[in-house]
Amino acid sequence: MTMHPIIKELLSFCGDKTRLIDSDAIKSNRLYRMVLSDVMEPLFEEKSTLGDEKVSTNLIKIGVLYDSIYNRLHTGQWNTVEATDRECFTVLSYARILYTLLVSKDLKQAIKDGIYLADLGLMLGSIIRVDDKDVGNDLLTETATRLTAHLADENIDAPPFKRMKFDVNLEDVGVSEKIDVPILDCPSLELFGNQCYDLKQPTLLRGIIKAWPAMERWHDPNYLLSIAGERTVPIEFGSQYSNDDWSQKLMKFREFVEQNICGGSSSGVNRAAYLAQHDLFDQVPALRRDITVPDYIGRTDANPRIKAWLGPKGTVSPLHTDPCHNLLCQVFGSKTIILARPEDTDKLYPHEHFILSNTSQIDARCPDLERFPLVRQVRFQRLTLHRGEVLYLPPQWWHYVESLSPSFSVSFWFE
Ligand SMILES: O=C(O)CCC(=O)C(=O)O
Repeated sequence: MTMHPIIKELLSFCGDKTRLIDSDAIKSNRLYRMVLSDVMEPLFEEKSTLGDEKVSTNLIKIGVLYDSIYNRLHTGQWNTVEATDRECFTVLSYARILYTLLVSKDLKQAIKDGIYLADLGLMLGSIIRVDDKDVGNDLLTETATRLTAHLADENIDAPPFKRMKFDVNLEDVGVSEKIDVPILDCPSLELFGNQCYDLKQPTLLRGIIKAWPAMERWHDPNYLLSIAGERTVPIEFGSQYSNDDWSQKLMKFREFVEQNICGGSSSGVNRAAYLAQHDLFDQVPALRRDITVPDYIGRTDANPRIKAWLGPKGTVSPLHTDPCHNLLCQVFGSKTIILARPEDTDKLYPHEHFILSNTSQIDARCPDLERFPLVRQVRFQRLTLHRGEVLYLPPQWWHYVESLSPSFSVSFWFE
């Protein structure tokens, strides 16, 4: 069987095969070690010995082990999942991508299937670094990035996708309204340290993300789709994550944007779809290059967790707390935010179940004062976060966030 140049390219950056099949985790499980060496070793041979029959047998071996680990990864609680299962799932995803390309009669479809398998592997598997020093990404991120570039080549002659627009006001920075937190214009590192971080004082920061390329690029859906349209992402559906109507679904980024943001189908209704708290920038490094970590973070933390929040008008994150500092950066659209102090926690009726113990039972917009009478004693603080503005949120502060238009925010959680 002849190897398509894309397969050779994907094999070229993964490094020595022994890293994939001889890691401590894989060696600790005889079945995993046996299957992975059976399917991976022939791909690395100078003159491939892979005949049609061997390819079919190997595809079956990959499929059976892949399905059985996939089922185990979906059983029980995530923190009890074995690291060995996750690592094997990553290598199997990679193997499955290579074999899918090997047997494909339709290259474009095989590339799309490969991108999907890489995304699933990134969500469920573990990070495997590659040997090549020029490749900054891990194995599956690099695989998905290369396949996305090949898909663009395959699409070059296809009719263009319909052009789309987000319905957002790009001129609404700094409109006059009551803001209950201090405002600082591009403070120095020292001022931020003294007035915000050390005092744990929520503060609206202006002027600090204006040079991000994202500010010019992301309000154009066609730009986002050209980079991430084919990628699979987790989307939340429902009025808010603490309600019974809430669920999560994997979707292509393109479908999510077309059906839920540009199509406007969920604007203002209680089934808003939300790409919430997702590690989009690890998954799609090309988008990561459009933002920079604000300098304030580097004073205390070299590795902030960066999350994407993209959705239509009407997404709601119910009143909740997080354990770390946060810079919530508004790239486009606006959000209404209601804050309450950590000291008011026992007046905000956190859910009793441990999974939701950081989330209040009250609806911060219009609390039911008969059911939750202590809420009367809470002095809420309100603000609207506009395009280009950043909210500094100290740890354990309660925050409720609702989008007033299609909106894209980036949060940096840091120590
Ligand atoms: O923007 C949102 O919907 C919520 C943001 C948030 O809760 C956070 O950044 O911690």
